[in-house]
Amino acid sequence: MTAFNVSDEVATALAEGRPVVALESTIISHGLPRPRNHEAAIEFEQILRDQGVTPATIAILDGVPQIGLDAKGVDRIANEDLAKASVRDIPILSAKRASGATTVAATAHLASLAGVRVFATGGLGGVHRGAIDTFDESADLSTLAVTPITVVSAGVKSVLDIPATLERLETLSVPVIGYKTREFPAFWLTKSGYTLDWSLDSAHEIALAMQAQDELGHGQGIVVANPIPEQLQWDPAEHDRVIKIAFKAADAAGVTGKAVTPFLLGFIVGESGGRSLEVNLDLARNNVGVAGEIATAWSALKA
Ligand code: PSU
Ligand code: MN
Repeated sequence: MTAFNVSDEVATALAEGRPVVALESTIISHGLPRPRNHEAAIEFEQILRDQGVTPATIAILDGVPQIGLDAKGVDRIANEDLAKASVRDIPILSAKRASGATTVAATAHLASLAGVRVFATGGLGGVHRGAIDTFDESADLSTLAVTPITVVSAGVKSVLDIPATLERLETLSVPVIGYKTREFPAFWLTKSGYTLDWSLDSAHEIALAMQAQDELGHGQGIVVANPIPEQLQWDPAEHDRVIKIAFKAADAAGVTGKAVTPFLLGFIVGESGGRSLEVNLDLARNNVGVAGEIATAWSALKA
C-alpha cells in the first residue's frame, strides 16, 4: 500500500507547473449539513476549474491519503460518517485502513507533501475560549508553523478566542496577511474588531511573499485572512444575539470539552433560521476564488 496517492489530474497539473488549490474534507463531512455539503464540495471544485485551476480535495480513503478525489471520493466524504482526522490521526487511519475527513492541519500537511502550495478553507481552527484551563488549541496552528502552504480563510469563528488565536500565530511565526484589508475577519462577519499589522493588495504580492519565505528558508505557512464582503455578511446584531444564547444553551445543556463546538455550531444554524449556513457557504466560495487567484499568480511567478 502506498503512503499517499496523488490523483493523475493533480499530478499532471503539478508536473506542468499549472495552478492547484487544496480543499479540505472536514468542512464537507463535519462542517456543513447534508445534502448542502455534497453540493458545496462539487461547487468549490467547479469555481476553481472555471478559473483554470486544478482542485485537489483531500481525504483519507480506506487508509490511503488521497490528494485529489474523483466524483466517487467526493460523494464518500459528503455521505459517509467519516472520522475527523488531524495530522496525528493519519498514521492510525492508515494502519486500520480506515477513512477520515481531513482538518485544515491534516489537509495542509498532505497537500504540502504532494507539492501543493495554496489551500482554501472556510475558517481556521484556533484557540478555544477557556483554553487557559482546557489547553484546547487546534493543531491547525502548530501545523502551519511547520508547513509551507498558504491558507485562505475568513479568520476563525467567533465561538473561538480570536485575540488568543492571533497571539498564538504570532508566537508560531506564521504570517497573517489581510487580503486587501487590515481588519481581521470573524468568519460570518467582515470585521472582528482586531487589526492586523499587514495587508497585501493582490494575489501577485502574496505569491511574492511566498517566494521570499521559501528563499529565506522559513518553512512555515501563511494565513491569508479574506473577509466576506460586507453586503454578504451575517447581520452583526443578530450574530451577537445568537452567539450569546448559544453559549447559554451549551451551559444549560451541560455540554463540556470537545462537544462544545459541535453543539454551538448546530445551535447557531438552527437559531439563525439557516442564515449562518448561507453566510458560511458564501465566505467559503469567496475564499476558494481568492485561493485560485493566488495559485495562478504563484505558478506564473514560478514559470
Ligand atoms: N472552522 C469552521 N468549520 C470547520 C472547521 C473549522 O468554520 O469545519 C474544521 C476545520 O477542518 C478545522 C477543524 O481544521 O475544524 C479544527 O478542529 P479542531 O479545533 O478540533 O482542531
Ligand atoms: Mn481541540
